Amino acid sequence: MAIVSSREIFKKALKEHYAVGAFNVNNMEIIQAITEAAKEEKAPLILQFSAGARKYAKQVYLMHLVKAAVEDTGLDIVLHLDHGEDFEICKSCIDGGFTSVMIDASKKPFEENVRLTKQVVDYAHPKGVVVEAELGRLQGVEDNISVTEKDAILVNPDEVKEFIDKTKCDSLAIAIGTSHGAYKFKTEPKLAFDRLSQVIEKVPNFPLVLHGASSVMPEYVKKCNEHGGKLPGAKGVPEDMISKAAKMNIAKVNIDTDLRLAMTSTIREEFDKDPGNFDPRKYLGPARDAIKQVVKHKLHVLGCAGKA
Ligand code: TD4
Ligand code: CA
Ligand code: ZN
Repeated sequence: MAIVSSREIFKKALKEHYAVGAFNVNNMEIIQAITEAAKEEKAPLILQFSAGARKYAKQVYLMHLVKAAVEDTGLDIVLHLDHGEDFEICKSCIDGGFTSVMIDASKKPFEENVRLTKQVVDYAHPKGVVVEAELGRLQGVEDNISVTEKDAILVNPDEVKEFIDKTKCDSLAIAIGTSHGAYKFKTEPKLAFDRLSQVIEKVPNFPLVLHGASSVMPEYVKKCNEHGGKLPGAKGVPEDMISKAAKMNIAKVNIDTDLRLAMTSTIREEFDKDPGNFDPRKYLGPARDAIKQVVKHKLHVLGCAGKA
């Protein structure tokens, strides 16, 4: 049991055609739910923190939560920075004991993305830390946009090999039509599986990462809306598409929104059931149980249950 690197975990995931779940942590209930689910399902696990999570909970609390989770569950856990936007935040996480960081410079021009990613890799690798980078923009791709517009958003397969060769990054997030949050598609959900296949042809043994992979589970959207929430038209990536991607060299799948929805809908339901409930344990407890059920389910969708 320890905080570990993702290197071997990704190798096994590629070889055996499944993906590892990377779940975002913001507080104690969330980390307990995720780690208990992974333990019960015997799944490899990546816990990730956004800049927003570090700001909300403070890095020192998050680090101790992770250490407590490792001690409590006996799991090996990868500790990852999600969407690091500059060298400084990556350095601070590497120095603070993270085993993996993402440098997200995909909005910048290609050469600048290469330069910044390489700078982070050069700092991370001697310390045994791995680096995720990104190509393309996380944005839904609607049917009515032009080929040129599509090319500007989705990963360009011709850039992938050069990018990896130049930066020596360890994994790569690729834009194939997903986006963050609860509103991913205005019309029918669609992923650019053709792009994914083209990327795999260029780099056949390289771990790829799928962001924005929540399915925005209809049962939790419904539960939210039934108890005073307002999430009209919320829509995510159907789980069969996630399973398909997981079998195709997507070695890491990021899920946050589905946990937020499970938590919030359950708290709403508890308040609705008993307006006299003012004991945080009596609504955060059920919320934690709901997150745990969602994570257990996702580990099966990804195919990583039983793979730890
Ligand atoms: O990278 N992520 C998680 C994004 C978390 C954002 O956190 P802040 O609000 O603190 O910025 C994902 O790719 C998750 O995708 P999802 O489909 O779950 O939204
Ligand atoms: Ca980005
Ligand atoms: Zn993301």
